[in-house]
Amino acid sequence: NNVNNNNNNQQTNINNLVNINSPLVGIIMGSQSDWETMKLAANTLTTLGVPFETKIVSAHRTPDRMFDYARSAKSRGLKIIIAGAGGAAHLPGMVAALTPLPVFGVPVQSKALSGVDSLLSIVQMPAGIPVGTVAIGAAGATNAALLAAAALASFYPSIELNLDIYRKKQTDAVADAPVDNPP
Ligand code: RP5
Repeated sequence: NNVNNNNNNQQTNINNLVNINSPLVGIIMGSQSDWETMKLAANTLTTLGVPFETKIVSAHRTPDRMFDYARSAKSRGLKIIIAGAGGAAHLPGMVAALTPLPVFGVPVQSKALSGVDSLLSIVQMPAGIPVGTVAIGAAGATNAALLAAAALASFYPSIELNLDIYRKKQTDAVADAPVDNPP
């Protein structure tokens, strides 16, 4: 508990240290149905004190919105885009083609093929336009946020410290030995 309290206090202090107001990360997704997965990226960025914005941008249902979003992302101050999509998941690759910003792709778990379709659609970009692809589903959404924070950490000391705290909490939560009925 003391460790947690100290960490919480430290986190609050760190967040006050540097005032980052405008979004650094854009979290976009192809559908409302992706939000259950993508909110894990949002929650992780909140924990790390990384300002972000969220938007539904569909490559095939709202192509003009996708074009406008990707084209304006850099000039609006975003540094990284996290794009989640499922099925024939072309959103991350299309957005990567339209912006110089780094794009991390989250393959959302699809009903028909459990997200293998999403994974292959996102990860198999031909050479020239990269999409940093993470794991299918919840783990991928969380890790995309951690990757984004790590990429920003060298430039924002508050994010670097928050990442250290995140890892320390994670380490402290691992018991020494297994028990039959864990709490
Ligand atoms: C993709 O199609 C979305 O990213 C979503 O994962 C999938 C299904 O979309 P909905 O039919 O649920 O809107 O565009």
